[in-house]
Amino acid sequence: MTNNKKVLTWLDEMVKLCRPDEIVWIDGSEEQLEKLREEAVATGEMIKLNQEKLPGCYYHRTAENDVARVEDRTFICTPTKEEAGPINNWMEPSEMYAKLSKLYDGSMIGRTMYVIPYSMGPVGSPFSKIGIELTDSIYVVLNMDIMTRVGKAVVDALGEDGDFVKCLHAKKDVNPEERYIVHFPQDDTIWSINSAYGGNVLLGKKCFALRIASYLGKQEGWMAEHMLILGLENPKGEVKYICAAFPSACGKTNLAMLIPPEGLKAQGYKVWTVGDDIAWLRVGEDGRLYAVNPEAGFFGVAPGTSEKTNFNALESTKKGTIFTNVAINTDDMTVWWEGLDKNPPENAIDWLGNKCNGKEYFAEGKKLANPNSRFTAPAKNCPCISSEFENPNGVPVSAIVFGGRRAKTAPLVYQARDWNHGVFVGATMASETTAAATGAVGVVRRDPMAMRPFVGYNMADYFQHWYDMGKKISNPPQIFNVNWFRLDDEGHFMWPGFGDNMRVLNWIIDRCEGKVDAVETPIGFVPNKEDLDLEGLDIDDAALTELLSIDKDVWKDEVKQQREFFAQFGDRLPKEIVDSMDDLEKRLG
Ligand code: OXD
Ligand code: MN
Repeated sequence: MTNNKKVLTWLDEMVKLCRPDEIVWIDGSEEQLEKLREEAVATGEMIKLNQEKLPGCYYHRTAENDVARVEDRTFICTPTKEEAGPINNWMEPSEMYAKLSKLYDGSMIGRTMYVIPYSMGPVGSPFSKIGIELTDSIYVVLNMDIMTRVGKAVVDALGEDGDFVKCLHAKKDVNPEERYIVHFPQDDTIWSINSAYGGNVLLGKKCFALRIASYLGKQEGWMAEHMLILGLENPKGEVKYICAAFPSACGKTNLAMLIPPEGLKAQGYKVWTVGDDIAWLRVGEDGRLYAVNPEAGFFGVAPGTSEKTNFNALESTKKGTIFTNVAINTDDMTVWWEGLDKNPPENAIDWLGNKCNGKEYFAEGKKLANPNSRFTAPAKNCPCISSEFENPNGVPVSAIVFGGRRAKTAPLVYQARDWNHGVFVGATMASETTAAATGAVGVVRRDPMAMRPFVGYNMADYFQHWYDMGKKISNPPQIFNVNWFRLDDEGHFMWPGFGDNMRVLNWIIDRCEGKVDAVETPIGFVPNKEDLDLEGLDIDDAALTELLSIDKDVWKDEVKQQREFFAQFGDRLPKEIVDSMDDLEKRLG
């Protein structure tokens, strides 16, 4: 399919290492994909769902030990440990290549190697980058086809001499003891072995579009961020774009596809989705920041997704979607997960493959779907997909929003004083952990810019890159922090979230346009209560006051925790961070 010598030489080397029986280039044609779907169904790798109710939809179950990203087995292999920094696992590249080569050796004997040429970003856009993933999994091929732009057009765009990110995935025997997700940023290389779970094996996503891309962005003067991109349309038909970073499973997909509450909807407010997980950001000629979503699909968390919580995401999953680790309703071969509705199927197969009675499970509090079960849905299915989704030049960003799950500390929303203060706000993000990665759930962990698991180099240098970018953006976005997850003393959520978050987004855009004042606090600007449109919302004044309040003692403790976290970066930590911390402490009194 190509004369590109760099591709052919690398492919030859990988084939000698993995020794597949057969090599198949993925050309992106529907005929070829359909043949692969049939083959996967024949071998049991995938299950065909009800084609009348869910046309083009399939089901896949991963191994029980292979249901989430494995951060403890994810490595950044730079020549020196300092380049990878204290947050990343590190091994010297030649040592890691030697170690993994033993695992890959002959790993595809008796199997087929699929060669997937793919583009992150619209093919041919100045934002876009090309990768080639070699894999022995049809599931990976079919998911990559949804999540990225795959096939012949990409090979043509690569040309005879183009560069690409070299991605190798072997499922091997999904042994968790020998599972590795490894990045060699200096070599544009990703090696993944012994997993078949999306985040570990769809190498265009976290591995390339965040870890490798963040490294490339640092070299080339742009940014790869764990951010959704949405367009907020006002009643005059003007659309303003917001990028927002939240840790995994904190509702990025929900916010990206939000439906405004009735009152605002009636006035003509709308949200358009550009992306739900990753943004590539570049400075435009007009000095503004522009964002492109490098992906072509949504790899969303299924549990909790319902007609009520995210109608648009649910609609997106109704055709051409792959479901992973949810439950099957065997009466009509459709899917079910916790939170879809209150009506679990009586005749079901749970995510582990056990026949069961869903109603009994529900009553016993047993899970039918894995908490990190997923849908892989084409973005073009989404009823609110933005007309700018394919725009090769991206959309201009008015606001950047950071957020996380904080029971007590952060108010509903506050605005940073300027870009540099905003970088500090992002760098001090923290959140209570979720099921998207293995490990304990519900523990507060510091997660700067929601990028803790995804920065492909030293995080201190990543902070510096944000400050450096600020100097290049003459007309920068305003930066905000939100917290939809504040709890009252009884442990109840104080803010309804979901569609009502639109009320906060409107305030954010009003601030960007200088339309409303705000109250200055030690941590930044919070809204005057009367500037939040709360029409039709049942929230009492005391609760709102509490939601917008800042407890100085809690924040003094917060600064202590920040200092502890930042200490690990030593002298490499930008001075601006220390200055902002000192300043915050002073403001707190
Ligand atoms: C994801 C994640 O899958 O952040 O998007 O884990
Ligand atoms: Mn994510």
